[in-house]
Amino acid sequence: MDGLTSTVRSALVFLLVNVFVVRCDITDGNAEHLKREHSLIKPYQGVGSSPSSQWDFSGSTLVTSSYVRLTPDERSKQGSIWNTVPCHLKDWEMHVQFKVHGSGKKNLHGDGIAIWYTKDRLHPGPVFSNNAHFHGLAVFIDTYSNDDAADRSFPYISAMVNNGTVTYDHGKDGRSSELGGCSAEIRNRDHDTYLAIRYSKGRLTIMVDVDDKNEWKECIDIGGVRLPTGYFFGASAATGDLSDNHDIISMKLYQLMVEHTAEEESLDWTKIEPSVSLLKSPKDNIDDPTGNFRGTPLTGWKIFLLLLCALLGIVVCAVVGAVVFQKRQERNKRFY
Ligand SMILES: *[C@@H]1O[C@H](CO)[C@@H](O)[C@H](O)[C@H]1NC(C)=O
Ligand SMILES: [Ca+2]
Repeated sequence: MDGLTSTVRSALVFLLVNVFVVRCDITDGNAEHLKREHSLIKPYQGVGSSPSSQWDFSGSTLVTSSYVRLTPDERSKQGSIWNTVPCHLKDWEMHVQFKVHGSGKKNLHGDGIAIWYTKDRLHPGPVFSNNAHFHGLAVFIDTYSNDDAADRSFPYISAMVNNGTVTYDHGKDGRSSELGGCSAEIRNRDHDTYLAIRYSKGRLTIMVDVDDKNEWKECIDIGGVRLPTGYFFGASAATGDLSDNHDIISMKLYQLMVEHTAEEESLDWTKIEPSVSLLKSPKDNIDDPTGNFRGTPLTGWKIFLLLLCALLGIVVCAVVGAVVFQKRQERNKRFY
């Protein structure tokens, strides 16, 4: 029995590893599908100064030829940079190269950077210098733990989807509204640090590459996320009593080549309300026009794993049953 159990276990581990590997194949920069109008690339020609520029900036933001500094390492600064062109891609992946650095010692620096895909742009407020009642997606690279009771290590990366009704709780580092997150050592690194945000078929995946290994590590991966088209990409940062230089080196948007049904194509994607249905089961989503959950790899794999477990269970029962039956027959023979 023990041997069989461990065989089953290694089979499951093997399958799970495969699931993970499959989930990790994020675009590694296919230039063909790079969308220049939504990308911010060195040396940032015309950003801010030329009327034809596709990026606006505000607050403390400083554009040089090698980085866009959202805030300097000084107290109470707020800066942002926003794409002026609304994004009408249904499936996309944003790669952000960033650098957070400063003279503050451990835990004496803040507050971090936020990457946005929102309805409104250049709308200042208290959430990493942006509006608290935003519509859309926010990804926070939070370097300072405001919540003394926090049992997680900072910097902490998290994501939030809002329809304008939820307020990001800065004092709790947004814990009550986060969809998921991970810790990542991103500050004062000598090498380049990257974040990737993928949105495709109702699935939001966030990956980080911060250890100079040139590989993406999964941070967040959830289904049931609904985001419209026609929103704007942006980045913002803020400092408070504590500070850091918050630099964006590049933001590169890639179009993902994904097939949609004619029915999906005929919908007005700009009308979608941002939302997340974390607890919905796949069958509740059969009529979901954006294809959320349907055909997502994890759901398929889960069903496969369940079937496999059921099959293995039946085999184990059959073998045990046969052995018991044979033993009993032998014992019965001895009685006669
Ligand atoms: C906005 O989100 C809240 C909380 O998730 C929800 O209760 C509300 O119905 C949503 N409103 C709209 C207009 O979708
Ligand atoms: Ca914080």
